[in-house]
Amino acid sequence: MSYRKVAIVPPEKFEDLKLEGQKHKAAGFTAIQKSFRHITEEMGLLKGIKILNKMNQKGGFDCPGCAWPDPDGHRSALGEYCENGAKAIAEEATDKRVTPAFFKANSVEAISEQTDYWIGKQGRLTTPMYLPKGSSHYEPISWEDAFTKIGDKLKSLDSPNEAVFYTSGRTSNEAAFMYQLMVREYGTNNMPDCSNMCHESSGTGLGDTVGIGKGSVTLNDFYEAELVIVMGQNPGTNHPRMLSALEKCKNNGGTIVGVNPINEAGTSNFINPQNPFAVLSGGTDLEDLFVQVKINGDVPLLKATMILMLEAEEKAPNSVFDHEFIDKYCEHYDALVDHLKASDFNQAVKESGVSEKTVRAFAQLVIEKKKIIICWAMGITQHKNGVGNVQEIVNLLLLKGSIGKPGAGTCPVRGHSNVQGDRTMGIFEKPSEIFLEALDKRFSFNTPRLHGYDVVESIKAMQEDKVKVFVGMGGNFISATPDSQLTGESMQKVDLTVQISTKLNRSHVVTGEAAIILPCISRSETDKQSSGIQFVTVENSMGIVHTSKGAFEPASEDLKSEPAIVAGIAKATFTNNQGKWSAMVANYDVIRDHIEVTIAGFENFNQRVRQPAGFYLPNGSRDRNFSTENGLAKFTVNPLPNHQIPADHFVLMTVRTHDQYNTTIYGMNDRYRGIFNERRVVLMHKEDMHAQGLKGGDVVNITSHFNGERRQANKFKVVEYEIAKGCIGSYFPETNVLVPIDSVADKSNTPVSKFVEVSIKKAQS
Ligand SMILES: Nc1nc2c(c(=O)[nH]1)N[C@H]1C(S)=C(S)[C@@H](COP(=O)(O)OP(=O)(O)OC[C@H]3O[C@@H](n4cnc5c(=O)[nH]c(N)nc54)[C@H](O)[C@@H]3O)O[C@H]1N2
Ligand SMILES: Nc1nc2c(c(=O)[nH]1)N[C@H]1C(S)=C(S)[C@@H](COP(=O)(O)OP(=O)(O)OC[C@H]3O[C@@H](n4cnc5c(=O)[nH]c(N)nc54)[C@H](O)[C@@H]3O)O[C@H]1N2
Ligand SMILES: [Mo]
Repeated sequence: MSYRKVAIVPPEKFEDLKLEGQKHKAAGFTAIQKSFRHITEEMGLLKGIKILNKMNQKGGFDCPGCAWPDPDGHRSALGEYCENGAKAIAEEATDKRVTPAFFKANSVEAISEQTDYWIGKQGRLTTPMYLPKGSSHYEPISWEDAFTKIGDKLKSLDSPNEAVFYTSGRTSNEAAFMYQLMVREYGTNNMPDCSNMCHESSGTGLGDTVGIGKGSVTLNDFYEAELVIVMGQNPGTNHPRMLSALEKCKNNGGTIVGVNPINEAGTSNFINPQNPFAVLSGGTDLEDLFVQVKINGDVPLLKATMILMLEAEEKAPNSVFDHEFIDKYCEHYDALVDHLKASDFNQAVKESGVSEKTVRAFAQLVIEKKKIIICWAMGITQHKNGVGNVQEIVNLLLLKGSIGKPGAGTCPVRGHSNVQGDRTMGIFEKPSEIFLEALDKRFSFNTPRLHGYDVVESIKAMQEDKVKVFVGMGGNFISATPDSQLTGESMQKVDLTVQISTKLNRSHVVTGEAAIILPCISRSETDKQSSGIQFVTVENSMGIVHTSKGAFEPASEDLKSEPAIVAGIAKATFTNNQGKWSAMVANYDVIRDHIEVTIAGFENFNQRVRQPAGFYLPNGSRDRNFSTENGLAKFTVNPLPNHQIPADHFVLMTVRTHDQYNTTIYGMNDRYRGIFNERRVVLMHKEDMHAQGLKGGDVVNITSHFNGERRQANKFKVVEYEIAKGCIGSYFPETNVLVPIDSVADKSNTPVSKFVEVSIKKAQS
């Protein structure tokens, strides 16, 4: 078989690196300035201001950036957006267009040789395109012909399990519900999603211990918390509006601790750009303590902390642990205590990479405070023991009775703006029996019971020639997944790949034999159907469901909404009951009525979601109503990770810069880290550089090592950085080629993107 010659990984070429040193303040005036620059470049200032005014306001549209919630009550007149939300919207509402003429002028091979930055900057997709088998260029296709091609192909497969349906987390609840319905009516649960690579370890770890895979806190809890621990998260860049909540916590007397291999600017100091006084005065020093763990030093840190807590509790019973809570709501307390007693404090401290003094200072805070929130993101979940990390966090909070009371709780900070909602809607390869039964009853068919492929399993199935059709509802599967070269080659084995997208990305050029692009309208755009203008709904990181209504002209007349696209594919695939799909598209209230009947917590959905700020979904752990089999929250015993890394190897974490949204590269700078105009960098501690004979600016090649296999990424510039020793950092997606497909988290199967064993070699220049 001969595949199209395309570049699967971005080109190994340099821009022009400039360094300004690590920053210790986030946001402020520069943030406002930068957001306006992105807006003006993409769409002009006037349109930009109009758009920002609608974002995250009641009755407006939901920011397509992160999933951080909006305040329940008052919303700032300056707009509830942040610099990076402004960039997200600039990227989506850009005036630039990818037209048929663009595809005529550029072969898929030529596009693939560009950087992800260049590809994204070409603008919005405007019309359906078709890449026939053997062809080098996309050509325009009508919607009808595109749907027919997809339907015919789906109908021709030997088994529905030969098709895979991916979802990224921007998809609305309505589109997600229809999509999963179509996929299950077709007959498969092959529904991998971005969550598999993201917070799956949180869902698994929380589900097993407190009975629900979602966080327990609300925004108000932040204002009351005595201690907020931000672990493995970079909120200044990835959830900037969270800094306002931390600031409020701080102003109310709360204490904030960062746990991270690098001291990220956002957690150390925050200049609230919406508060002119703060901009002038230099802002709020948020962080009271910074705990510089080694990469994956979190379980050891938490264990050492719990050993100290236990010691203090034994000295002064009932002063540290909340026994009333533990006795009434928890089980396996004794097992945890026995384990802590048998654990070696010194070994735990050593493996955390933190000095004993700092571990003790951290433990002292936890011992003293009664209302504790722990927030976390990818630094916790994307590890072999990602689920164990989450469960250690739960252990600590349960000991303190810090779940299900005001000012305390679990806070996995979600990524994509509707990733949590998509899962609630049934985007999951392992759906529950209750949900499937509800679908069967409502729609009178038999949903498949066999569990489907997640992301990693999908890639392996493609590699083994088991997949004939791949459909992507948003996202950029090629650049977001691990082991880029292998993933790309596996995707090329698929007969037909279909991408439902707003913007051009690498997944449109690294395709199956034949490929189709179906362009859709975005969040900020008006969605007009036969019954009138529609709104959609989303669920944020704290379980609030609310509306999102676009207000701007779609980027092209030839776009369809995601629900309309799903209905188009469904009608071309199924012969019976076509009316069901048309009715849902005509009026999204009909979709919401189906959701109300099939998913718990959506009673009177259409009515309640029209309340200005939406409504909270039920959350047992918030009310100490733990929905585990026996109703009790569980303490768990999690071993220390066992790392054996040769002395001359490093542990690499692959992180985001300040100028990207996952695989969408907004710009070439990582402002808070002081790195400008270059993405191919590797952050290293000066002693490690010295030991390797490296100096700043040297060019190195990186080799990853896993089970005797090697993977290679070349040409990165060394940047001296205050990162924990033995650890290095570089950017996603350029380094995804180094992440081995078999390096996954136990239980959640999440690719281990934050712990890649590598060696570094100076390149011949
Ligand atoms: N502007 C913007 N916003 C975004 C995104 C974006 O790309 N751009 N992406 C969205 C998505 S999908 C997600 S999931 C979130 C991601 O939000 P984050 O999880 O904040 O994103 P990462 O850049 O992966 O950063 C991980 C952080 O964990 C730290 N870390 C790495 N390894 C470890 C470890 O072993 N222990 C500890 N304690 N810390 C560690 C890193 O230094 C870094 O600060 O953001 C969402 N919001
Ligand atoms: N090495 C490494 N790999 C990682 C990570 C990491 O930290 N390190 N993080 C992982 C995480 S947390 C995540 S969530 C995944 C992200 O994986 P994905 O969600 O697959 O990737 P994105 O880059 O967010 O997808 C961007 C594309 O989505 C499309 N899009 C944007 N908005 C819309 C919309 O409204 N509708 C539709 N239909 N399409 C739209 C655009 O075409 C855009 O190019 O990556 C994972 N991969
Ligand atoms: Mo994510």
